[in-house]
Amino acid sequence: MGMYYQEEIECAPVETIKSIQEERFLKQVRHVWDNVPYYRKKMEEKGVSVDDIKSLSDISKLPFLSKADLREAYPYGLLAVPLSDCVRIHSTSGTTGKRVIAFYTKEDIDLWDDCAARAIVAAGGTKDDVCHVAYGYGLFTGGAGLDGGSHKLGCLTLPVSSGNTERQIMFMMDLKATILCCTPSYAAYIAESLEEAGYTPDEIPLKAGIFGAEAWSEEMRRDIEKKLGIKAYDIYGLTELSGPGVSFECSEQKGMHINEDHFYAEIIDPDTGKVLPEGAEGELVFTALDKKAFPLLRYRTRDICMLKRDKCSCGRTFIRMVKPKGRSDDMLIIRGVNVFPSQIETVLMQQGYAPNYQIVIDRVKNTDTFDVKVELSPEMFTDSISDIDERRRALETGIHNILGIKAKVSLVAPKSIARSEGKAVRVIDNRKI
Ligand code: DLL
Repeated sequence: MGMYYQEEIECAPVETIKSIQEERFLKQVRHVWDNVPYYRKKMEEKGVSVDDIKSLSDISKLPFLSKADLREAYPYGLLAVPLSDCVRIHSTSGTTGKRVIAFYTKEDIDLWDDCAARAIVAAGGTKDDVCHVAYGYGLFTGGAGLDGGSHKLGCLTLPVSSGNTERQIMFMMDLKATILCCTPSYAAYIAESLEEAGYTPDEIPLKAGIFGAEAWSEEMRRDIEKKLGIKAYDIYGLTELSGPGVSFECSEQKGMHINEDHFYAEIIDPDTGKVLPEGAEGELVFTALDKKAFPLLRYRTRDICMLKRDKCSCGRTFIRMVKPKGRSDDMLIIRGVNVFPSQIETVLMQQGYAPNYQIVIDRVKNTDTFDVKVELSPEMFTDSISDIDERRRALETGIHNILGIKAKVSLVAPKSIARSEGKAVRVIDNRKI
């Protein structure tokens, strides 16, 4: 009974991992060159041929792919195998423009399931667990991804999908779910609902949670852990690369191990495209090393983060990525200052609030207005007006300290901000520029 799903690779010497990457990379570039005219043309435009790529260090010669390419090539332009070899399609939850879609062969799904199974085992899961999957099922990859990992590991899978929180709780309690998989914002909502239904953390059968698909703060993690009486693990992924399980957290909770046998990571300067040294903060770029149907090379995720290779006491040798602060396209520029919603969340949680908030931005007379609505807890709601005003000012100071700009905070009644069953929508940007 190991703590790893595939120990041999998860704990392989770095040189072994590097040589696997090298071999798969060269094969993959050839596969793409031969089968994806769209990318081949991009290579030719950059003056690179497949024969110029002799080792992994030549990767920087290759062109990047971005969401714009995926939209342009929609629907089949980046497909590298006959459609009849594909068994599944997933799509991003994007709301603007054409949705991005990704294709999978049977083999692609099989490798993806391995990645998700590694994440479940890293969270302490075994075949004896009851794995409650409350990520959405459907075009979104969350439900299918964790479901696949759970099956492969042999857990009893509860495919509840998202929504209908009362039913979630009934099944969780009756069927003694031990691992909860959903977005962190839905986990917070489920925790709140369990609390309201009168359950204490030690009555809740869960022992672990596997939460991802959106940025969440360390403070939010501690809060969910306390309320559910569990250890909460982060998981990362994106539709374009398969879905959840591109990287996953181990019990050290010090960043997510990237499944390096399948994904090669680079950090680049988002403005110049230059590759940055390990440890520098920048945009995360991934190359899928062995996916067959939709093999993206140098895909720009827009996620801002950092890589580190230092030794992890869990025994895994896969490089780790720190929690992404958010996508560069979630980043707000308010009065010229970069603001990530997760920074505001940190202030709220430090001052004892639940992560129920909304940021509203507008532009009045050429100046950005910056309003933050924060929900009071029922206990705080009974405070006197002067106490509430003091709370409001403390939040404004906290936000000013962390961002260097002033926000106007308003405290609103408990339950007045809509809860999320999937990825939370924290920002309303009314600026028309
Ligand atoms: O969110 C896949 C997924 C499902 C991951 C379930 C984890 C769990 P997309 O809808 O394509 O796929 O969105 C991908 O979500 O580029 C990040 O910006 C963000 N994201 C995903 N996981 C995390 C995380 C799924 N753990 C986009 N922390 C990515 C921060 C995350 N951001």
